Parts: sequence; structure tokens; C-alpha cells
Amino acid sequence: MEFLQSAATADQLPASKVEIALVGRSNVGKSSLLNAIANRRQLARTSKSPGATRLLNVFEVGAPGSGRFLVDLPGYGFAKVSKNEQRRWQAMIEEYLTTRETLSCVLVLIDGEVGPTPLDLGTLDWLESIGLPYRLVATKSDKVRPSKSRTRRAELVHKLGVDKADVRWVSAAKGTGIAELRGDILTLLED
Ligand SMILES: Nc1nc2c(ncn2[C@@H]2O[C@H](COP(=O)(O)OP(=O)(O)OP(=O)(O)O)[C@@H](O)[C@H]2O)c(=O)[nH]1
Ligand SMILES: [Mg+2]
Repeated sequence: MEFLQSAATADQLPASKVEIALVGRSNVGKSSLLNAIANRRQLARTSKSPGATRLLNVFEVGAPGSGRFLVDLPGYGFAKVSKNEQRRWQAMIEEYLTTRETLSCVLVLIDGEVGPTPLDLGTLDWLESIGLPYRLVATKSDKVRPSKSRTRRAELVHKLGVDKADVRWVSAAKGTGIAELRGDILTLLED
């Protein structure tokens, strides 16, 4: 996987055959997950403080020219960014998600330690309303103590109103679930 381009608007993006995007609140671990999937340390910029990703960042999966993209997006719900900038990011993300014709599916990341926030649930409702297919990924599984893991997983699927099997648990830090998710992504990018 290689970095291809950043863009501030969807119409500046290069043409793709098929693509998948990473969606989720700021700091949930989107860019870290992209790096883990690529098995590269800082292919996408990550940071302790929210707001590390500020543009639509396009990565090409497989051979150069494959036209199969993985897109890293800015996060939502980052209170420390000015209201104006939040609105601008929101508009950029929404424009991208509603107009990108080759976007076949998004991965919605939920913090496995924190669980789904009202903003996460609102995002899922919105994705359903525009008919964009999504897959659920719970991040930072290493932060959940093994003794709490069962309860936490049950709580998460309950709050999301989905089946247990519909959520992939991953840890970018420890590599847990990464091979499986990479497989999912490659399959999604085949159609
Ligand atoms: N323990 C643990 N920390 C993680 C994991 N994934 C990401 N983090 C940490 O979470 C913080 C945010 O990670 P990013 O990947 O930058 O998050 P992001 O969703 O891209 O954030 P924005 O670009 O601001 O939207 C960083 O400090 C990461 O090191 C994980 O699997 N385990
Ligand atoms: Mg990021």
C-alpha cells in the first residue's frame, strides 16, 4: 500500500476503480489502523491528540495503478477544533461520502474501550439514511482487560443493536485481528 494524494474536496481526488474509507471520531485509531493494515509505521500520520488527519488521504492498495483505494478521513467530534473548522471538516467528509461513486463501503471505527458514543450512533443512522454500506470495527482491544472483555463485547453489540459476529475487534498496537480485517478489505476491494 502506498500514499497517493491528499485532497480537501472530493472532486480533487484521483479516479479509482473501487474504494473503502475509514470513518470514526477523532482519536479512535483510523490512521493507526491503516498503518497496521499496511504493516508500516507512519504511512499515515497519527497523534495522541485528536485532529491528526485534516484532509482526505488516499492510499492505493496492491500494485501501483490498481485503482483500489483505502481513504483515511479526518475524525468527527473533536471539541478542541474551532466550530468553523469542525463545520468545514464535516462538510468535506459528508460531501465525500455522499458523492464518491466508486466508494463501495466504509469501515466505521468504534472505540472498544469507550464504546459507541451518541455521535457514533448518529453517524450509523446517517449512513443508513444515505444507503452507504458499512462494516463495524471496534478498535484498541488491547485496552480492554481480558476479565472485562466478554461483558464489554456484549455491551457494545447491544448498544449498536447488531449481531456479535458483525463487529471485528482489532488492536493496531498489538496486531490483534489485523490479518482478518486485511482479508475483509481485500475482499471488499475485489468487487
Ligand atoms: N492502545 C492502543 N492505542 C491505539 C491503538 N490505535 C491507536 N491508538 C492510539 O490512539 C491515538 C489516536 O490514533 P490515530 O490513529 O491518530 O487516530 P485517528 O482516528 O486517525 O485520529 P484523527 O486523525 O484525529 O481523526 C494515538 O495515540 C494512537 O497511538 C490501539 O490499537 N491500541
Ligand atoms: Mg487520523
